[in-house]
Amino acid sequence: MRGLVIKSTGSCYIVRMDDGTNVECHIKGNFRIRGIRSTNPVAVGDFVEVQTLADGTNWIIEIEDRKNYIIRKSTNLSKESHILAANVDQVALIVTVNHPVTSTTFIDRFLATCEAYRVRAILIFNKIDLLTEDELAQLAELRALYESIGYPTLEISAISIQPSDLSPLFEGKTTLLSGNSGVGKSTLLNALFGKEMTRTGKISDAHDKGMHTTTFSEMYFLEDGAIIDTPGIKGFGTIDFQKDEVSHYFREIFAAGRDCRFGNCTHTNEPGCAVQDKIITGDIAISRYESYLSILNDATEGKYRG
Ligand SMILES: Nc1nc2c(ncn2[C@@H]2O[C@H](COP(=O)(O)OP(=O)(O)OP(=O)(O)O)[C@@H](O)[C@H]2O)c(=O)[nH]1
Ligand SMILES: [Mg+2]
Ligand SMILES: [Zn+2]
Repeated sequence: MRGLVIKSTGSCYIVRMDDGTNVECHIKGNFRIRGIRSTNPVAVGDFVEVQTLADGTNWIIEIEDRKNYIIRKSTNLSKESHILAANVDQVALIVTVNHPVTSTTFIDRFLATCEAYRVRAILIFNKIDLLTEDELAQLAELRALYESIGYPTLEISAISIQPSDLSPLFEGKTTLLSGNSGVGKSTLLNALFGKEMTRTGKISDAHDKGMHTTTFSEMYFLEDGAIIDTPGIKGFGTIDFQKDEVSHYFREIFAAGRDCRFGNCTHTNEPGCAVQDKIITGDIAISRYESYLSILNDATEGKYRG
């Protein structure tokens, strides 16, 4: 029978079957999807075929083709990749200007991956109640930057938000919540449901970082739509990017690049580079360009080839 993977614990999967029941399923050790080397061959959001054996155990025997998925490498050097979720309509990247600090490199690497896999991304800036004047100014700048590139942004305080404030954003869609540990993904989820669906954690006093409270990805159903809460992630290693396609995943760099003198301009040291010009005039943000270079360097050195 067919079902939808709604929770993944590493050793087993909870699958919501088409008849509405939830069953615990296993996969064979050698189960692999062709062409993707990942630590988790099956991800939350996958539609699967389940077989029940005579001893009552349930086995995932097939995965339906994915509409899309979000995949990352845990560190820049790791070979194994991890699929955050499959078949999502949008990604809500939860970020915080402080407590903890989300880096622009992290944001841009994540957004580049969303571009590569053609998933709509929105940026939700959380914990605005904790920000100083300076940090609020920084927040405004970041929002203006990402809005100008074409990403919808939002600023909230998940500890005081009402479900009705958020639901229009999530209605009728399957949304992946992602971001660093401690940014408030689970708090946002609970706020959206108006009750405690999952545990939230403290921020460590010493480092102002999250404590990796959520350890498994899980899908929660709204009346119309679904939210996938995921464990917080540190780095965002991008995968499978060819050097000459990295600029495709930075919208404003790609657009400016049409005016470069050379068609194959990498926007690093070529003459007549329109991207360089726009950095000088301030039309392209240096933070974005640095993120672009960081992925370009990885691609050049082949670090992410699997
Ligand atoms: N002041 C304030 N605290 C918040 C806000 N949102 C979340 N927090 C707090 O931040 C801490 C971490 O929140 P979580 O929701 O557990 O963070 P998470 O992103 O799910 O973290 P992981 O599961 O570790 O990835 C908790 O103590 C929350 O109460 C907010 O808007 N304002
Ligand atoms: Mg959490
Ligand atoms: Zn150029």
